[in-house]
Amino acid sequence: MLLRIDHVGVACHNLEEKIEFYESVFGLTVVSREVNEEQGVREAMLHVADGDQGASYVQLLEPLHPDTAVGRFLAKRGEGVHHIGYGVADVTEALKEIGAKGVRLIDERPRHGSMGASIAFLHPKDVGGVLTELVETSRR
Ligand code: V0V
Ligand code: CO
Repeated sequence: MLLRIDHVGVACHNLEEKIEFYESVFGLTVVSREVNEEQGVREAMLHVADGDQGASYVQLLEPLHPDTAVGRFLAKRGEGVHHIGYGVADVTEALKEIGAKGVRLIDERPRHGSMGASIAFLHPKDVGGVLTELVETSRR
């Protein structure tokens, strides 16, 4: 069901500073920047590698307000890995299968994600403490 790791989401206080860090230390390149009001984030995708099933990225996330998913995470835990996004062929189908196994779905239906992807989150409490995102990419 999981085709690959699409991205690792990293929560940070200052997006521009973190972009500069990833560019200068690792030589990564920003391929997309978006504000996603629904998710409460300003985010950037930095390309890491290409694979048979698609590319992989680091997603840097800055909260738009303290009262957002990433804002609360930063207040509680500080900067660090926030979620893992796995590539799936069909996010609606994957949600159906995973939900049937008793895993709590944060999103019953796909949402708009970075670079035109359809995304949905699974609850970290049902995935061993890992906030897990399913990504049906439009960017093969
Ligand atoms: C919270 N918890 C986490 C967590 N965030 N555990 C692991 N990883 C995380 N990132 C734990 C937290 O420590 C609490 O456990 C418990 O879950 C409830 O958290 P809370 O403080 O009440 O926080 P809430 O109200 O923010 O709820 C947490 C959830 C929320 C996960 C339900 O953050 C959510 O809906 N996230 C999905 C949307 C999202 O994250 N969007 C931003 C990325 P204890 O302390 O009680 O044990 S947007 C994105 O990735 C895009 C656009 C994209 O890829 O394209
Ligand atoms: Co993400």
